[in-house]
Amino acid sequence: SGASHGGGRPYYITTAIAYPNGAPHIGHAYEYISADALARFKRLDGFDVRFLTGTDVHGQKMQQTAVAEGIPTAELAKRNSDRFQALQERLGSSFERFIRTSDEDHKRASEELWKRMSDRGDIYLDKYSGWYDVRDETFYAEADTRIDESGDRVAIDTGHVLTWTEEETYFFRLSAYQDKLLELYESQPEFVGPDVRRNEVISFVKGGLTDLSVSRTTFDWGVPVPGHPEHVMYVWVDALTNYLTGVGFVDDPETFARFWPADLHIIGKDIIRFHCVYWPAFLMSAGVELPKRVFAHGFLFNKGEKMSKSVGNVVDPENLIDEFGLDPVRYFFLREVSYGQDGSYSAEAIVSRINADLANEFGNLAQRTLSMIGKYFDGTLPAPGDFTDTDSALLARADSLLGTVRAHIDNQAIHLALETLWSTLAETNRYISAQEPWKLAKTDLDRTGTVLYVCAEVVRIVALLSQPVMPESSNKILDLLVVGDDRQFTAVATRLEPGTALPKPTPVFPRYEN
Ligand code: ME8
Repeated sequence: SGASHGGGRPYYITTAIAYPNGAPHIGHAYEYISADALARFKRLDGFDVRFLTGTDVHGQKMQQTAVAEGIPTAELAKRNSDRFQALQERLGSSFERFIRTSDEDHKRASEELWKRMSDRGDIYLDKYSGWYDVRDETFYAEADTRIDESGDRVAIDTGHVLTWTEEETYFFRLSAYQDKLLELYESQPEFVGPDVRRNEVISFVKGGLTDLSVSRTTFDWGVPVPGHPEHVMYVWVDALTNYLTGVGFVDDPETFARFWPADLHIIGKDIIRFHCVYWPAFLMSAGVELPKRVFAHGFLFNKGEKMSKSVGNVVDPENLIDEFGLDPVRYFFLREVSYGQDGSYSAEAIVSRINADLANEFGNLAQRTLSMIGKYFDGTLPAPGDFTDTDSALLARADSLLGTVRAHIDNQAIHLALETLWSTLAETNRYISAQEPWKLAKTDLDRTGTVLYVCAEVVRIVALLSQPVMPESSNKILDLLVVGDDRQFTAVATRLEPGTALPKPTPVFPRYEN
């Protein structure tokens, strides 16, 4: 089968680390499922993958939530981080580490990054006063605020109530990095994806950068600033550092050398500025290599509406899995939403994908093929005779799927990878309808065997390539075809062994009936 594509090379992929000040929602689940599919794809394609995810436990908002709940902040952070971790496990996420920014090694990593930025001369003490949004931990210029109906000063863009805050804080010399950042976006255009996001980032940076306030003295729930423990680091400084901690920045130089720089940071579109402006500037200052790519997925909406507690349309991802099953939910989100754009979900849309794509297109093809092999060949995989041009064209199309899917995945176009697989399934369903093996069986059993062999091959290849999205179901199909344990993508280039005794088939993708 030849050397695998990845050849054992390292591949480091991360998700954003969620704020655990509430329960995880569908947006979090979506990010985890998509990053997990990408991680699994790379593993099956022969890469040595590190997949990091976790929670971002610091910041004033966490401390306030804990006060409101009457529990210690550390307890809130642990309780809710456990819920995020449990969701990841329920989603089948294949992470190597679930980091919490309260982890001891993370404190050391954050201190190290801070010291390096400080040694570079990029950190200085000054006074800050301004309108502060506790929830987003952001200061606003007066021009970006207004007085609302109840007389509160609010941010124009979010409507969040602001408080006037004056404090002595450390600043990071972000303004010194404007040219270097623009050079980065120019020389490494793949640094920000999708492409439309890069233009937003470039125009933001071209608009001018002001220095960034990177410490707080008004609360203490954070990583203390080295040598100045009355300050805690601004939550984004320590949060972004998690990507370094996760591969041994201070504790494990060998692992760090192997996996850093990260190949891919997966994030949502609302935190692009932090990842594509602040993060590379911090790293440049600290003399650490930059990640290769940051990809921002879109936002999910419930039937086109923003999810919010007041609207009452916040769906617990666990309930969706209970109702529809894990693999169908994973498939739905990755197929339905163009990765990188916003998307919408509803029970009707999920049911329609389950019945049309999974039960009909994939499930029926597998079930018809396998049950005819059972009926006409006693459950023994028939040896194909000479292939017609139609047979050969379909097999060639199936063989080419790996290359096509790989190219889509390298652009994070997960939906296009799935579209490619499903259009080959559709073609194969047209093939089986046109060939009518159930009629052929009465007159030409050899030809029947060839047609079923071709169908079984397509099912095998699509099942191999669907593993990243539907690990359990794809492997059930591969079990029914008695495919060996090596289910890496190199196996695409092999063929099913005629004469293999197949088990009695059971449907893998049942229709959803209410
Ligand atoms: O931003 N649809 O945490 P977070 C899709 N702690 N994605 C969504 C979404 C939605 N409706 N809502 C949120 C934070 N997300 C920081 C990250 S990283 C060093 C620190 C995504 O819990 C969001 O875009 O608010 C982000 O990528 C992730 O969920 C966590 O969001």
